[in-house]
Amino acid sequence: MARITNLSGRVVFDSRGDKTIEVEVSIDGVKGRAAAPAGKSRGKREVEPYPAGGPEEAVRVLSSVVAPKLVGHEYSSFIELDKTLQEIDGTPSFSKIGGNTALATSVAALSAYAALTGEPIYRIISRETRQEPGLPLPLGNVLGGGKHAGQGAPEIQEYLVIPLNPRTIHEAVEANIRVHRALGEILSKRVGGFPLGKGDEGGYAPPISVEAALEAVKMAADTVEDAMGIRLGMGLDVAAGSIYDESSRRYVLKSQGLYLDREGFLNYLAGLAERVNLVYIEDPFIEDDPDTFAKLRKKLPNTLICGDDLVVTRRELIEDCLRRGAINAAIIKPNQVGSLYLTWQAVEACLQGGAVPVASHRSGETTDTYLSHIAVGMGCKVMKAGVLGGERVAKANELLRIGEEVGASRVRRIA
Ligand code: 2PG
Ligand code: MG
Repeated sequence: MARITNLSGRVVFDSRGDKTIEVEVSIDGVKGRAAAPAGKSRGKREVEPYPAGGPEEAVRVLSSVVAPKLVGHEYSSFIELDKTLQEIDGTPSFSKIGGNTALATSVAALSAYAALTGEPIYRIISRETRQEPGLPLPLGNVLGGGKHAGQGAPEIQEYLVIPLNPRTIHEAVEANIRVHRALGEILSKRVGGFPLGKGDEGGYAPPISVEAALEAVKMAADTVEDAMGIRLGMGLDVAAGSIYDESSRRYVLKSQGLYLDREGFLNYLAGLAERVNLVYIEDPFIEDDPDTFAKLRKKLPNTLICGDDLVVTRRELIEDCLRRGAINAAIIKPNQVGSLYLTWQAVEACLQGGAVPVASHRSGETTDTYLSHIAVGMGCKVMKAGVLGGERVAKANELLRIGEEVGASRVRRIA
């Protein structure tokens, strides 16, 4: 028997200094705890993170609505608990209790259950999902722009690196950190007066153009490839919704003097991808334009075209985009759907459709490490969790710890 014996919540702060909810659940007296992250470049179809009134109201709703229903509840699996949380909420967008409230409750309960049974979280997840535990390739941004950075930083949101053939998870994590360090040295030489400021996710946020940023990251990655004898790929999260001007229907990159319609932007991105060999492009176009995603997919058959705002971790949207040939990868952000069960549904849709699931942090993060367990236990081939910053490193370090149990060389591959 494993019964929920206590449930409570509090407001804490995330890496950006914004308020978020943290939940504690006890199962048979053993405690688990989890907090929720927050996005800044959000998709329109994400669930509501909080009830009207924000995190404080979410804590009140947790104790007045959720706790009375869950204390005494028998815990059997995250899938069962998440279905119960959806029933308690009763709305399609978690607007009554908040997706962040539901997710933090679900993960706190799973952590308590893990502590009670002495099993790690990833292993409990992998048993329910029937996925062999394995380590994701870490994808991280070393340079940030757009909504995650200040004025003058390049408009495209994330400039990413990913080790493609690491021998161990240590080597993979270290490679990304070394690119970040090498990039700092390059930028401090090239960009006069830039004091190496960083964006929300710990990537440098220099006042340079999109192409200068890409070029600097490429240089840094090349240095590390040579030094470590490892192949590194580069990627972009365009977060296209942030650079799209609705009234003129143009994608605007002021730093490049570009105002492009969708065809123009498609050709521009394809050109960039060929020039610097991008292995990954996330949200290249706005979320209601899957047809242009599909055109880019055709032009760049060897690049992962990944949907984030486009599919918001929803099974039905991923399936629809796979049918249209719009994507071959999808971002998996548990708090976009507010439930581990729905998160698994989205991952499963990717795996069944031959697409790469990319477990992902949010720009506002906590030091929690459950994302790493989700990635390992649900079969995500890639985990995007930044490179530096305590809240990002915490997740990479957790992969190292899990590696001690599943084998440090069991790193999944995308190519
Ligand atoms: C993204 C994320 C995380 P945010 O767009 O992929 O990098 O940003 O959490 O702000 O949505
Ligand atoms: Mg994104």
